[in-house]
Amino acid sequence: MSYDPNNVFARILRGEIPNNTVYEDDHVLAFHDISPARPVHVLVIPKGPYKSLTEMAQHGKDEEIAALFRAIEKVATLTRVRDSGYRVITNIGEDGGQEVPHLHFHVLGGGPVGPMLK
Ligand code: DGP
Repeated sequence: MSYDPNNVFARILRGEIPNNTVYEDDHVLAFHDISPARPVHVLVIPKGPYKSLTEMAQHGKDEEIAALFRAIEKVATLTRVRDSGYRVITNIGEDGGQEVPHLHFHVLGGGPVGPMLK
């Protein structure tokens, strides 16, 4: 498992870069994307050092994985998109178009997201 501790989300978790927090608990931080693709565009990340879904699935504790899954639904509720619908995406690796090497789920909504992928 190779994790770059200087990636931008690791720096956000350490408080070195500010963020606009939507939700936080012991295992998860959720904050607004810096360049939103939709009216609601929140990133939900684990606090643990996992590069992608692959690495968290292999090395994460069940408690951390459950917290992340539940946090996505909490973010949908807090941003008021839960009932109208929303999209959740995680990009993995080079072919997946992942830019930041710390696992993150995009929560997109606030209007029809259409055929876009991200
Ligand atoms: P991805 O391509 O899936 O790795 O998406 C990375 C997302 O991270 C992209 O939508 C922009 C967002 N992002 C990058 N840097 C920052 C930052 O410093 N703050 C915030 N809030 N979002 C960032």
